[in-house]
Amino acid sequence: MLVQDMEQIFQDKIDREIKIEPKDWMPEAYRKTNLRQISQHAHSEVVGMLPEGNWISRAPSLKRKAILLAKIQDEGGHGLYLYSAAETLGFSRDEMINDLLSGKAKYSSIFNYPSLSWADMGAVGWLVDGAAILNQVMLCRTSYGPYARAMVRICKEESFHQRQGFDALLVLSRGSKEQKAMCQDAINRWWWPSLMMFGPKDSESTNSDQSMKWKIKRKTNDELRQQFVDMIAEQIKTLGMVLPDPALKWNEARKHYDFGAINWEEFWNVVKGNGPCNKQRLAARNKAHDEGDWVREAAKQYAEKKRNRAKEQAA
Ligand code: FAQ
Repeated sequence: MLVQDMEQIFQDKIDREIKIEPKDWMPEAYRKTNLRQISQHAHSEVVGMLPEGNWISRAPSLKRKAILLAKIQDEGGHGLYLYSAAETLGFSRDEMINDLLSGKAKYSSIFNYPSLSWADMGAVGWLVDGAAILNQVMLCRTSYGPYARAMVRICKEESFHQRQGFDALLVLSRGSKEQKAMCQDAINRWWWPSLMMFGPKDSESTNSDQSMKWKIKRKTNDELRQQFVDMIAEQIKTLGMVLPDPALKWNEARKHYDFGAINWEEFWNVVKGNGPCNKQRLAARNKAHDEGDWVREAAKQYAEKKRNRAKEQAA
């Protein structure tokens, strides 16, 4: 069969909402873009554990510590499902992790910002997980089967994450003058980087057009960003705080909030590795990987021992 015919059959399947599975024929570019996006997503979950891990030992109560620990463990789990989904596209987890550790692979810009106070744990849960959910709800319907199925479970856990973040901020917003100030400061610092999580504006997004045609993405970066602004602009009223954007205003004609200009120079600077914590994050991941070497070695030896024993028994 001609490649054009195969491509036509493939696109028909996508148009009829039939999921693409690992053993199905797919264009090489479809495989590559899924591998790129899913592995970046996995790396984001794993690096995303670091800003919060910083606060486990300093959480203000046993209850908050237990919640934060559970959330961070969930993120590690999300990374693992996503690496498994990406592996179905013919690239091993070891290779993906090497690309992360060497600095070759991208991960979300947001995790290159520091978490300076306890209120940051609330802001990360509310804003960062909030942005992640909007994007990931769309991905539950993505065209690649293993990715879509991984996202269903991830989304359930992410909604708990967002609720816990909002709850932590709500307590601070009703607390002392200092707690209120800490809450506002965290919102001020995390707001703009959260908007950047959705990626460059549509006119600058190199992958969006093709990813929309292949239904890998179902909404564009700007559509999701607007949805996020509309959601947060309402939720913040409950906190009695403000978003750090004087241009934020309800637009009756558009039925959306207008918002100010994003600093794209800052975004690209972070993506290129020059954000406030890029070097620190990669150093922490590399250190953890090196320190885990003995575990990988022990697992390998154990597997070999089991294989040899099975061979002996079969003989
Ligand atoms: N950071 O053409 P587009 C989470 C890159 S998970 C860094 O628009 P695309 C959970 C992009 O890769 C958060 N790089 O790209 C959690 C591309 O470069 P490339 C992660 C970015 O793929 C919460 C170039 O710019 N979520 O938070 C970013 O169509 C709390 C051009 O961009 C996902 O990964 C960025 N923000 O759309 C964990 C969701 N944005 O690869 C712990 C899945 C863009 O061609 C604590 N991913 N770039 O060299 C996606 O939906 C998409 O990949 C987008 C970007 C929307 C992120």
